[in-house]
Amino acid sequence: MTKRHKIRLIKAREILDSRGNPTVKVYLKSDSVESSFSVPSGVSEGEYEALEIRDNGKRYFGKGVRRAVENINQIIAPRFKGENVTKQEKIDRMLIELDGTEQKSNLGANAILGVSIAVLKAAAQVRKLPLYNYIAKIFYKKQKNKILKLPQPSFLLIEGALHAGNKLQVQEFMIIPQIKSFQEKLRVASEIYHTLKIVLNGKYGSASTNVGYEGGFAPSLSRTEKALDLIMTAIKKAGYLSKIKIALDIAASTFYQKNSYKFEDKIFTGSGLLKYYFHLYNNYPIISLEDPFFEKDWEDFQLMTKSFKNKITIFGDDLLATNPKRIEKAGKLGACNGLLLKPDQIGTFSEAIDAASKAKENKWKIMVSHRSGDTCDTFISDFAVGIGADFIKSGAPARGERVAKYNRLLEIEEELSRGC
Ligand code: 2PG
Ligand code: MG
Repeated sequence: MTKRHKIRLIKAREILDSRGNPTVKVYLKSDSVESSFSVPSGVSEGEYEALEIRDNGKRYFGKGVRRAVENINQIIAPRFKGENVTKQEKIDRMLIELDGTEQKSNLGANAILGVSIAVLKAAAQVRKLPLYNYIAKIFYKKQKNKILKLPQPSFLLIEGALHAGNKLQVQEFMIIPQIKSFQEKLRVASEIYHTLKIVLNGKYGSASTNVGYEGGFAPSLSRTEKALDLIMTAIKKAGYLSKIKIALDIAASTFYQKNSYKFEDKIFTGSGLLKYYFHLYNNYPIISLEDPFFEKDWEDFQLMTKSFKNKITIFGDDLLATNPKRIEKAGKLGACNGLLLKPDQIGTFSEAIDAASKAKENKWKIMVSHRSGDTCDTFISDFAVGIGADFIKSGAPARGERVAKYNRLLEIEEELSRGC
């Protein structure tokens, strides 16, 4: 091993994420390169996700991450000094073993992921490859056909549920432009976003264009179809009616109660809710629904996947928690046909690409995702390209931490078109 591959220093620090909550940033130095990674964090977290460690003390109302930072600086850093950054699998295995728990509750998934991705970024530099290319090299060792392609972006327009202060129960209303280049998709999404602002302003006044956690508008509405109608109005007004598809993150775990779903003042059974989803599908150009049921409701997920017969993608987020074991189970049961992939839900790079491989074995679609508490880090853009993901969601085409990812994809598109 040449000396420049060796880890010389790992150091973590507590920083703030886009919601103003503490999160972990990891800095890494080898003899020749430096890297860093800031860990994202969600508010609608599933029960099966790897666990981020918080201090639970007085500071930051219990949300401080000093313990996770100490775990990196005092336990992980000395142990990993001298390790080769290009041995990603070995490093991730060592991190998993050092933690020793199923959900990474010992060192914390926030500590572990921070180190895992900082190592990955350093190795890409050592190899003198763009990050997406280095990721593809690792990923396609396991997969046969290497494809370097831009994911289809799913842009957020309206937010509800835990992400906003309104009464909408669906968490995310997104649009997916059906246009060739990424650059044009971004332009069209931005034009529709700004047109929607005008539509909302005109109907409900300027307070209706305040935004939620991920930059989507958070108007004071309560009905899903009202929000969809407003989006359709904006799409039409902007002149893109034939070019836009809709994606929703239902995040149904938030309105599940006692074997039923309390949704828009009615109590639904699982099959009742399924009928409602068919109604939406028949009336709007919907191509994907994420978490349409509670994360333990395997039966209704199965029924829905069977009933929709691949007409749309049913993404499992809380259901799968980016966990290869849960993906395998869902594949066997036919419980969904898409993986929502959040590397922080599982905690290491190697496990995240294992999740992606399992999804591809199931012949599912993959959507790489940000978190509601995010930073300006752009790792997920490179990651989505590197694993050939079908989609990416990074919030609205507005707010710094959201557009950072889209702007990185602009760069990657240009590099790929030059054949880099
Ligand atoms: C989701 C995510 C991202 P959170 O549910 O898909 O939009 O939200 O990060 O709050 O879990
Ligand atoms: Mg979700």
